[in-house]
Amino acid sequence: MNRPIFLPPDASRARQKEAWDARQERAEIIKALSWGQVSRRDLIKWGLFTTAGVLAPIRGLSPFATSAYASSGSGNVGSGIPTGAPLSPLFGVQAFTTPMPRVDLLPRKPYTSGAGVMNPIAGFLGPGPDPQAKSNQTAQPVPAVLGGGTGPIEGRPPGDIWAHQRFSQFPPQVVVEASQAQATTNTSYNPGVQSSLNSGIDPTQSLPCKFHPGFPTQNPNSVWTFNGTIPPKLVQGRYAEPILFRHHNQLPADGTQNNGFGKNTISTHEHNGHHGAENDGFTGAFFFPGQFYDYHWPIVLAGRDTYKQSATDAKLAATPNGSGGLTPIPGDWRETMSTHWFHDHMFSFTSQNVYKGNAAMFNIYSGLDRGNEAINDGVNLRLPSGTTNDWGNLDYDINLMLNEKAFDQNGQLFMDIFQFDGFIGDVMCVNLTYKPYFEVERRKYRFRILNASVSRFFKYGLSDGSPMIQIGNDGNLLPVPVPQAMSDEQGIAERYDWVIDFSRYNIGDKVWMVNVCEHQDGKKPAADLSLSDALSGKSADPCVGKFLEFRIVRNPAKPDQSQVPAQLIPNPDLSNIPVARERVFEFGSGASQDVSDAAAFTTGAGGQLGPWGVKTDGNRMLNASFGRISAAPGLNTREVWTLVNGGGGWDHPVHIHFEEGQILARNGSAANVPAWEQGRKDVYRLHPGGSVTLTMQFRDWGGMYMEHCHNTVHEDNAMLVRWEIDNGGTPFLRPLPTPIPTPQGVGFIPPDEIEPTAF
Ligand SMILES: [Cu+2]
Repeated sequence: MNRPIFLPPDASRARQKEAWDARQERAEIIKALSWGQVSRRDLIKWGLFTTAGVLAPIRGLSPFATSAYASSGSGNVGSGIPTGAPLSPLFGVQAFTTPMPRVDLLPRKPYTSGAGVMNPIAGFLGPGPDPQAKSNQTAQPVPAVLGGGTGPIEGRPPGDIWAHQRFSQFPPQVVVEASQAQATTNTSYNPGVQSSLNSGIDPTQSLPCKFHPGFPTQNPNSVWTFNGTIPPKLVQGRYAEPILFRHHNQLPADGTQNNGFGKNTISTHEHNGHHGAENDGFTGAFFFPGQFYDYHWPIVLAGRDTYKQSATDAKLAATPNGSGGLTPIPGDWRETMSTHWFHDHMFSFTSQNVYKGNAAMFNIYSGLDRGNEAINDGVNLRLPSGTTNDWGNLDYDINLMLNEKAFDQNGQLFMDIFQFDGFIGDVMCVNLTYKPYFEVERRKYRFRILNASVSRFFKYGLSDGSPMIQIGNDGNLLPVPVPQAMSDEQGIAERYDWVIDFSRYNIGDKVWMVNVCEHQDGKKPAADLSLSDALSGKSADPCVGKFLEFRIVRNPAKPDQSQVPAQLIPNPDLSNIPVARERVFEFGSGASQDVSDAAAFTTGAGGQLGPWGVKTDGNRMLNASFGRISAAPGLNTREVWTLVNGGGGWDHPVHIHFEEGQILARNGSAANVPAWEQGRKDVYRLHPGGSVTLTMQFRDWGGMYMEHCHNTVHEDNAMLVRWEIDNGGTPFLRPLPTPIPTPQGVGFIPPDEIEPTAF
């Protein structure tokens, strides 16, 4: 079925106008939702949406409704063709005409607990209060538009339950501070490498907030990123060096100042951090403009409390000591993680907020994956990185954030709504830059590729069909490297780490990264094209084809000392750990809502009516409520969870927070698990009709966590459950009370509901 969602570039003027007018109508719906003026319930009541979450098939709403101007446009002659979505304006910009900016390092400030007031970050924020275990409830005035009066300076829920677990055991050693802020010029860009390793970009020049130098500058409320700037940010951390991430909310207090989409309340999820739940960005623990939230990331190996190291284990469980050596750390070295990201998790508004810019990357370094390719100590895997610093060299270790955007006729960032199946854009970006080029040397590079889209999958390879070597999947290095000419369909929030060896090319050569995964809507990939078809330019999906140009510019100044060892990080041995419990989660549609959900108190959006939902252990298919507990595994247990796709032809990339899992079976068989999914993962793609069986443990920390579809439109439309780790007593209550944030302070209510099989 040929049902391209985007109009062809040569569509008639009349048809384009029709599509732009229709897009504007849809934008009014998103605006009303984001302003809290209407709920999805209202939209259904008014007949604009069906109960299945589909826009009514009338022109102006559904891009799939029949066009009045059916006869123009290539390949679409005939009646009954869809209105389509208009293509974003490109202002005459050609692909591969601007360098790809490397991600922008957030400053790390050494911090000694009790040493006094934190130092200000130059030119940015004044001195702030010291971090503390319990939420800082010092009062400050609340803007009238948020209800006035006074409220706490920190938005973290108060009291013991939301205090940082084991704060005195893991005192912060590094503070990283950022503000969620309106778009502005970047005057402090720090790629962490010299400009010759950043395609010649001069780091001292200011970078206006643009997705390409030829595109218009974004208005302050079109884009909300970390510090309001692009390129996207990177935090570097290492094991056993606890980071205090202070996130300020400096978004407009008036929620209608959002250029039509985005919510000014946020909750920051370090995906897939092994941290206490108070630092997990719980969807119902959001905070308000004018507040900050201190997230405590201790960065410990999973199993640090319970895993008994052998002598060999003790050698491999380590962190860089800063002077070429290693510091031993507790836990299981097989749990070592490398590539994370962090992003908003605001209830019902994650898709809008992440799309608007609330997404950044987090590289974690260890003795095994040190970010130094020269140190030869028998532990260091010596992956491509660099040699200058003891750890965390970025010279040849490149973060790539992939996502696609859409723009209005003025070139401002725009969020469309097609149906609650998902949203796809038409302007392919790498590190928030439209189809850039990147200069490389003739040597090996590591690429940490994040799919940070709302609903789009990517499947990519090099234009000459030559192999890339996959070394990581999600947070973890694989047991063994897997050479592939073409990636799997990388789902939303998945990270794939690759090594590409450019020494096989000549100076002056170019090779491109090519996306072959075609979408016709946000449901799932419509087709995986052949490389030649993707390169032919025939796809109606503008994001298919070349999206990143590698220019091979020189020989490396120093020899490439990096390796891709035959063995990376094996999986933990679980053979002696009993399975305490098995659970089944079915992800589907047609869910109901049977509690007066907690979110309705606070989001103003009237709660979360489907169409999506999750059925736990065969109970009922239910819409999300963060006041409901669906599962409560015991602390220090291991469980087996089976995730089932409830059908309907959607692909759901399901994310389970907290600990990494191992996939035991796809569709009931271990033989269906491909080599690149045989490490540990935190996102599990549920293909249409498919299931994934995985095992995970629940160690070291407690509190309330989540499990949800990471097609963030599905997530926002009720495909999310809360689960919590139950230690049977203090310091945690059983079950935990639900936080209800307001600008004047966070209150608590008992859980609305506990699924019968939860505990
Ligand atoms: Cu989904």
